[in-house]
Amino acid sequence: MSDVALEAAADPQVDAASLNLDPYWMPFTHNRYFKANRPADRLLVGAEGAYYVTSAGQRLFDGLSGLWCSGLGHSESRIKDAVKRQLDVADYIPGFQLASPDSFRLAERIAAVAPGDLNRVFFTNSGSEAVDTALKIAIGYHRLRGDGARTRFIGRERGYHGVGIGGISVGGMVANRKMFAPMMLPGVDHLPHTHNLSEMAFSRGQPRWGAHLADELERLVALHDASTIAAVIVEPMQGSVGVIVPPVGYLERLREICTKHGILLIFDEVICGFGRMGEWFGAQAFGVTPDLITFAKGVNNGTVPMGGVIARQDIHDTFMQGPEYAVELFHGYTYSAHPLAVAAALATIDILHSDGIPQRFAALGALMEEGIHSLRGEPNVIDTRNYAAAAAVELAPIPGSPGLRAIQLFQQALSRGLLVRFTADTIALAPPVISTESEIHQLFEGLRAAIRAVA
Ligand code: PXG
Ligand code: PLP
Repeated sequence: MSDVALEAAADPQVDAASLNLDPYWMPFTHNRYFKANRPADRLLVGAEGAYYVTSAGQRLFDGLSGLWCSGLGHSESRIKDAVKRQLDVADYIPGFQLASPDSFRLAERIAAVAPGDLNRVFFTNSGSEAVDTALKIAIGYHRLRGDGARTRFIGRERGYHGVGIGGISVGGMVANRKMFAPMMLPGVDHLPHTHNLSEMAFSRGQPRWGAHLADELERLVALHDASTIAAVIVEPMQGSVGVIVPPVGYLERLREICTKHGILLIFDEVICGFGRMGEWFGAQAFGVTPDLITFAKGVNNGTVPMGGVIARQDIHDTFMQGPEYAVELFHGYTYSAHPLAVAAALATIDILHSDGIPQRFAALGALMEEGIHSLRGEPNVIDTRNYAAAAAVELAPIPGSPGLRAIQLFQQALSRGLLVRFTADTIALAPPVISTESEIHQLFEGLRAAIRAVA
């Protein structure tokens, strides 16, 4: 970041010490710890390229592209300009019975890069809303075809599908579910997760072991009967739980079983979509085409909230019945296809094409693969894993205090100018595609030093 930008970012008005921290209930945060410690290195005031600037004026390398969403780096001038231009033209345009031309253009451009005959796009404002939307589309589709008994969903242990009621029901992260059990959708079952260190520790790319775990879907079909199951939802690569890569043959097998039993397969590509997997979508990277895709985050580089669902054309067409003047899907958000989000997405997709971003993520992935596996043998490292531009290192927990080692490591990394993400005792990495070779080298060397420091 230039000195001028740094100065502007280190706004003297941000007096971190006197800021009232109490009213803001922070999401997915240890609020009491944060507010008691007032960590100056965790108040961010600027973002440019691959770096954040803290309220103390420190530069932090952005090891997770924000929260997986800003893969092109921050303040990308072409995206910024597109949003500014849009703001001068129209701030808000309703999406119910009205639309901006750009909403149609964006849907067309997303359809053009989506796999198979997934070519109808519904817009939401987040991944959570995208998931709940996809689940509703699945239920509606079966019902309209006279298959109204198909009401069950199958998710997966350790899956993350956001925080909506549908998403936590099909999700498999226990902490996100247990307080809300009374609100959960009925009839949901879960596949086993595929993470097994005794079989796949230190895998490079897709583990060879584990395809047979997809056969558990046959067991669930036998248990519940196929005629009661609407859809299976999985993340092609599980990002949030710490980069769990699908075993070779696993997604293919899920696809076969779903097709055989008339069950819709939903890929939740909120993290995988728009380049991170070295292709436009995880579907293409892993060579398996689902029936519905959910996306968010990377669609507009995290600039303005946006998510959505891409549906197979015939799923969409199933809804197109009854009188033409009638609404076909009673669903939508005030901010579906918000003009600022659409403008940012059109600019982002231009850049993904013009700059060959999916291929560049694949090239970044090759550097990351070397870096992450070089941590094997460091103290307490029990696994290193990667796929394309996502990687994780898992540490043995401090006995009796699961999660504490990763928090310590996070702090150690911060003190070395590195922002990384922890979940349980796993550190996840997904830096921006613009990261240089030397920045990636420094990321892994900094992490190595931090791992040694918490041993
Ligand atoms: N599905 C998947 C697969 C996700 O990864 C969501 C849905 C929900 O999206 P929204 O936009 O509602 O947050 C996600 C989000 C992390 C991290 O640290 C991951 C997510 C969000 C925040 C942090 O890995 N994934
Ligand atoms: N609650 C109330 C009272 C509303 O009027 C609306 C939308 O009009 C909503 C919730 C839903 O908000 P959104 O469309 O932003 O999801």
